[in-house]
Amino acid sequence: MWHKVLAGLLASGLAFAAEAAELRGVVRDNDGGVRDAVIHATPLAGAPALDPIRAVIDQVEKLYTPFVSAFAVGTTVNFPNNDNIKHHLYSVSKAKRFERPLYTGQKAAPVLFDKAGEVTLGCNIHDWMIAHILVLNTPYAAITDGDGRAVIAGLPPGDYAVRVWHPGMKGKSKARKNPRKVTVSAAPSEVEFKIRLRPKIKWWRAKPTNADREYNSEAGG
Ligand SMILES: [Cu+2]
Repeated sequence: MWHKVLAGLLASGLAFAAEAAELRGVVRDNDGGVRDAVIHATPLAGAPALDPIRAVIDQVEKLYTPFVSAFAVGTTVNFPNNDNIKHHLYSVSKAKRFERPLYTGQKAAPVLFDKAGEVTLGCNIHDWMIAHILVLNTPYAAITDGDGRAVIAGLPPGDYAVRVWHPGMKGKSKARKNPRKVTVSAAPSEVEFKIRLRPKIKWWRAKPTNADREYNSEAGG
């Protein structure tokens, strides 16, 4: 009897291994690996089910963190403020226009992202506070690290349209219209993208060196 149970466990273990595959990606520009790029994969066989999930974009030391987020339509995001001053979160992006005026702590109501597209966050008080969100029609996405590498885990085997996105990349619509077709199977698949970035000022702001001193009042500076 026990050998049957064991055989059953082994079989289910193997079945699980075959069900979840991995897609590894690397994004480079002329200078090397690109951080904060999103690699995302859409199954060619049809739209995947999107379970409602929750995410957090924090405000710490007068910066949004993470700088880039990617998640599926239907995701609800909390925007806690962990600074001891007020922030004034807003977006004027087409995919999600909203505002959470001057608040501290956990007081801001969560935001439901119900439409695919790009969203840029700003703060009305601190001009350098910027963050980018890519809202997707797929749950399969990952963000590159400092070496330009990302791993999308838990993919059902099959054929995917794989795309790259970065808040500052040139030729976004061309990249959207020309996905890479990748077959994902038990053996890890790899995909490599080469992109070109626009000047940093178009998608990033330096935090002023005096920011922590000058803005450290309840009034928000
Ligand atoms: Cu702020």
